[in-house]
Amino acid sequence: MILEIVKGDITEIEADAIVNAANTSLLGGGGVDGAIHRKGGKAILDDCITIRNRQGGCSVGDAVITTAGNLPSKFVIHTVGPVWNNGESKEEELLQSCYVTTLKLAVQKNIKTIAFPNISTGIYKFPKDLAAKIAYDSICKFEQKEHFEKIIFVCFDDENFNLYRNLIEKD
Ligand code: AR6
Repeated sequence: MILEIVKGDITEIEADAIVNAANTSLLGGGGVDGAIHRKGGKAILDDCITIRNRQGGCSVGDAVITTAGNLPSKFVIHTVGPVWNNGESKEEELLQSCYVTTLKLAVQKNIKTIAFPNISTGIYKFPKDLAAKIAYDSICKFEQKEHFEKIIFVCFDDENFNLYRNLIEKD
């Protein structure tokens, strides 16, 4: 399994799946969620609405899968990160669950290449260094990681890019 870090926009990544940092409504929002819905088009929202009608959205730490519409990837896996609350609301556990649940869903769907954004580190204000460590550890410890050909961390800002680079170089 190749673990890669890329600096840039996840909507431009060609992979079997890209991951969205969504909210529990699944109806879109700002940040990476806004970018994915804008570029992916209505087909993504239509799938999200179908899921909402079936199960009433998506819980924090959970994940659901939709088409990627007009994006170059095949699927979008929407996961809902925790809002940072001074570490007092099981945020670390919930963020880990986002990565693990997403990876399990990807294995089920036979997704071989997958790109993650830095979940919760924007509007949800999770500390970037702690989030990077959780993301990296979750993937390294994932039992079926050899199922994947490539896992990409897509970092939008320099701070995140440098944090991930340091983590990968240390190992
Ligand atoms: N490609 C890759 N990463 C991006 C992009 C992009 N196009 N745009 C932003 N990022 P955020 P959250 C980075 O705020 O903190 C939405 O309104 C960004 O720099 O997108 O999980 C949802 O609907 C940051 O490092 O997600 C929720 O309500 C990371 O993606 C809420 O925001 C995550 O930032 C979720 O907040």
